[in-house]
Amino acid sequence: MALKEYVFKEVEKKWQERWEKDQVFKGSNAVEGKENYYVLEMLPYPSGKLHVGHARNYTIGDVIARYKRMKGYNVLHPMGWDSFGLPAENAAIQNGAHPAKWTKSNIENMKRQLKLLGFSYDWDREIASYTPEYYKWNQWIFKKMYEKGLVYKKKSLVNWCPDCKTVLANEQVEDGKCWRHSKTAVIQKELEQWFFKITDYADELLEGHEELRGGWPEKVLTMQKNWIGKSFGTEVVFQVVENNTDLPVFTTRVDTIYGVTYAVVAPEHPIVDEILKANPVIKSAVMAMKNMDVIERAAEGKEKNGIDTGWHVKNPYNGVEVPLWIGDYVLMNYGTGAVMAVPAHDERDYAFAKKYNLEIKSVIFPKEGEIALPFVEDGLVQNSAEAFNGIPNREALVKMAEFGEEKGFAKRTFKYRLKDWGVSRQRYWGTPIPVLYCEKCGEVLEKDENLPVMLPEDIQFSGNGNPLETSESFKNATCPCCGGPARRDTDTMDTFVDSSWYFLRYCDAQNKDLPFDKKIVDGWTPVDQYIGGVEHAVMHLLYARFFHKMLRDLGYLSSNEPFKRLLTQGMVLGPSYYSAAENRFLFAEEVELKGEKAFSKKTGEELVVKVEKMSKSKNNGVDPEEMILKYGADTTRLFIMFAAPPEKELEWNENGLAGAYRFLTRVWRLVLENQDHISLEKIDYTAINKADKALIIKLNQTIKKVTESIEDDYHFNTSIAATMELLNDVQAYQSDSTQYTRVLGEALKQIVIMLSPFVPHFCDELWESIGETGYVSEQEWPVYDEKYITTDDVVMAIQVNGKMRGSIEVERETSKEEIEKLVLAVPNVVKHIEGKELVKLIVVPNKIVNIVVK
Ligand code: ANZ
Ligand code: ZN
Ligand code: ZN
Repeated sequence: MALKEYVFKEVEKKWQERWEKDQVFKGSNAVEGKENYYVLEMLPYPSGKLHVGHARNYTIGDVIARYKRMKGYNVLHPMGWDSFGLPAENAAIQNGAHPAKWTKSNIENMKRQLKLLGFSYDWDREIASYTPEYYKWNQWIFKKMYEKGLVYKKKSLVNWCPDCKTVLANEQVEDGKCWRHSKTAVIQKELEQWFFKITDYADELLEGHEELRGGWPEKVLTMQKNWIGKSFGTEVVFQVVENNTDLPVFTTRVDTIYGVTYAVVAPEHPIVDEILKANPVIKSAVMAMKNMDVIERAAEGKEKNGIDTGWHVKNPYNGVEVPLWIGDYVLMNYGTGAVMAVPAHDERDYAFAKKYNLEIKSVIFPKEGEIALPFVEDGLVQNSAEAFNGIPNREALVKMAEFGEEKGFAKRTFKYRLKDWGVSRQRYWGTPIPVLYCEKCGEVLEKDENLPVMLPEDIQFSGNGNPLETSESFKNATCPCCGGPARRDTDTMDTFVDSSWYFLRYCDAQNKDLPFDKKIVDGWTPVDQYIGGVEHAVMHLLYARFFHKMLRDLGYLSSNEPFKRLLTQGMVLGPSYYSAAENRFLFAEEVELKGEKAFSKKTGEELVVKVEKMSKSKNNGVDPEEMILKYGADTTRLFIMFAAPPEKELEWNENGLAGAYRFLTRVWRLVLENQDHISLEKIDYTAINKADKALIIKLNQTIKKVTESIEDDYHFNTSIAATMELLNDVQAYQSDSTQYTRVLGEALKQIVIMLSPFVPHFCDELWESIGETGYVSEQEWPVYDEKYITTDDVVMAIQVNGKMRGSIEVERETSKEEIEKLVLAVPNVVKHIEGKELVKLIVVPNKIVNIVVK
């Protein structure tokens, strides 16, 4: 009878339907006798189509989820949609489709694609942040934060397009111009904005790293540390000579205080208004400076610009009066927005002083040799006050700070680079802020029973201004305090708010009374394994950590950190083909490959081939759905997991997919060829022979290797390779013992189990065909038997007169006499001792046999 063929399409469809019907992956929040395990992949934005990075991310998560289930855990493995944000609104502006409709159809398609890949999600816990059921809780949390003083409003700068009359996101500013108006310069406008007080948690976010160390990649912790940027320094109060006010500056180098030759303030500094009253001629220069993009302004290597105010400040340490400047490199939202400049010892100040011909005074000198300016290293203090001259500058730094503190014009302090989190967005497609303004009552929060504050439908998406401003029904509301007329806040929340707590909602996704139940969340969090891209190292991961700690402090959960372990997956790379003649990247279909070289099919031109990150601009992406259609979901999953360990870059190539497919067909054939004459009965270990034992040992070694590679940072590629090796041994296995069919059955069964996290449909099909019942995913993960981990056989080398003449394989503990007999029968040995006199025969047990002849 011909073997059934491996038709992946049928197999995958069949098992996906069965899993769904039997609700195999529906989880419960607690199972008696089982430990909870929460594995989570980062919340995707529903752009409409899965890309290869998604496929990799979710395959890693799915393999972990399936493995942990088989290891006996009660697993939570959910999925949802980060479905607010700019692209949906842009689509609405461009083609009139309502953002909700666009979003919904994108989600449907991506969900269909996820199901094609056979991921074991508990879909009952699905969330989508654009639904009122979800964003209601954003508003509820906002209220709780507001009541605790963790939300506030302040004026802050935004990118503003005068033509669109709207605020632009940073990514909508291209070379300082509006993305929709390539001739319109974007200006900086001050607007009242909502902020979350993440800086209250700056220290804890830093210290929390100790709890995460080991579970998180060190590079992510470093990136967060730099982002938070705690820096110790001294605040020194200078006196403004012209109006006799205080000007505090923040410096990390108070040891250079006697080298100050001027001071600089940011153009937004409040003192600038005073200066402009006295000195209006510099007004236009100041305005121009203010309108520069803040990010660009501070960029390293950018030329620094300044404006001389004509005013002066007095250094409290020596009473010296120095000129006061306005500089574009001084940022208002760092330190005090004012700096003391020491050109002799700071690169930036040096360049500035040279450019504007300002005085340079050295106060720190190298211990040996000549000074070269700017001198930024450590050395000895000179040209300062008597008490400090001659001292190493690091010691002087402490002494000078203490001196200033005694005199009352300085204090030691520290600053964070971290800013409070600006959450206001002047757009439609986000969570409305639950605040109203009443003439009588002022700023008031919407009542709980009126949540969610729904996004209105009567909206015009013209691209001008904030769409919410066009809805009268939204703007004109009732004051929750006095019942009189009130105006609603028309800002919506940054979509990072949505992804800052979604992992908590999954635990209790259907809760109608609360965002989540404390006990349930405590049973699941912290998430045991979080998986996603390193591009989220800072913002998302820091905001989520902030939310978690804040919600803990408000009493809604107990753990300190949201994610115990973090795996940042490597990028997916593919070959790009650049045509110099056409000055563009060709698509794979347009390329003819000849060995290592690539040519344009149309013109025959040889192309430049590079392996690089898959991206739209390089035309080198692959569509996972195409791969699924061509090779099947299981093959695609297997290739992804086999080609590289998860944290490393993965080079996509179709040969690899074809190889994975060939491997699966080999497994398929081996199992089906044997399905009728294998036995699933337990092996009688007293009746096994040498060949049986060899395979049993190989099987146990493989179980050990596969399991340990998974436990060791999820090195699935090693696990798969070990299983492949085992398959070779099974294929070669022959035995005439009574246990043959049982040993073969056992080996095939364990191969199916160990491959199942990677290729689940395939394995369920084979599981069924060998006569097993239930689903492989419900089986226990195999445990190796220590008794069958090492072979008892040893290989002994044979030397005749010092030359290697062969080897024999014997069981450990074989007697010397027995070995002597065996050795003297080895043909190659016989050849070399025949007709000679045997002088010596020494057996070194388990190692070597030495023969000396004459
Ligand atoms: C004088 C000085 C002398 C400085 C010297 C450095 C070297 P970090 O370490 O990043 O905290 N600074 C302070 N506030 C600033 C602002 N709002 N915009 C731009 N620069 C600002 O850097 C602190 C140092 O950056 C401060 O120490 C100050 O320059 C500058 F040889 O003061 B320093
Ligand atoms: Zn514009
Ligand atoms: Zn009122």
